[in-house]
Amino acid sequence: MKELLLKSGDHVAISFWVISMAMVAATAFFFLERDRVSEKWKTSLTIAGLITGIAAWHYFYMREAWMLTGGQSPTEIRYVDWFITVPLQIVEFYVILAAVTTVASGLFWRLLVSSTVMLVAGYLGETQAMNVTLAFVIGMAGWLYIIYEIFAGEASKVNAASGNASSQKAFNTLRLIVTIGWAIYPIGYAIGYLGSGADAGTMNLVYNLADFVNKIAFGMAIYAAAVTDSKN
Ligand SMILES: *C/C=C(C)/C=C/C=C(C)/C=C/C1=C(C)CCCC1(C)C
Repeated sequence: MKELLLKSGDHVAISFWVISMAMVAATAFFFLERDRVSEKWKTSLTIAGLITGIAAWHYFYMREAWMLTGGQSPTEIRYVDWFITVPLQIVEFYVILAAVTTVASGLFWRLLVSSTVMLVAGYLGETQAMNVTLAFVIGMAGWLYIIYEIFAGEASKVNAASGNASSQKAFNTLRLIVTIGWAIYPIGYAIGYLGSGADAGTMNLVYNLADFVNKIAFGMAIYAAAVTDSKN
């Protein structure tokens, strides 16, 4: 029977622990700081707090699963988390734009569908239900479509036309997160499954780092924009 005591050499388990605590702290922060921002930003902070709160719960579970199985990837629970938190991030994009301007709902659905395609492909690849390389290619296509949509598509035009500096700043930061922050995930996948030296430990470290950047930094970007805008 494997045990649940953290050992100094188990970097992956320790990283699950550290991220768990960071998610808890971020959740408390976003909910408490809600009082400091003006009405139209409150929903954004609520969503940011829900994302980190849901992730915290999954991280407790992932650490246990990793330790009790002696170092197997908690793939199912990781994807359950992503299937809940990624759509919430898409909602967040939409809410930020909708706070300052009118946005067609078609944009929301396009982002939702492409991110779902990306995640379904990743899940099928990681559980060997689909060829890992093919799944990677389909996942990349879904992600690249999102990048196209927020740099050249309607979301970008709506943002440029909105004329609200804080919202534009938030949108630009979110763009960077989806481009650079989200890029950490396919790197993790490649380390875990592509090439010769498949490495579940490093993959989980990379995924954990990615979640830290994309859930906590993501929320902080919104928070910073919200506080600046609320002062005006
Ligand atoms: C909070 C969780 C987030 C923001 C998760 C994001 C996940 C991704 C951007 C995953 C992307 C993938 C690819 C682009 C291709 C390979 C398969 C994935 C699912 C790892």
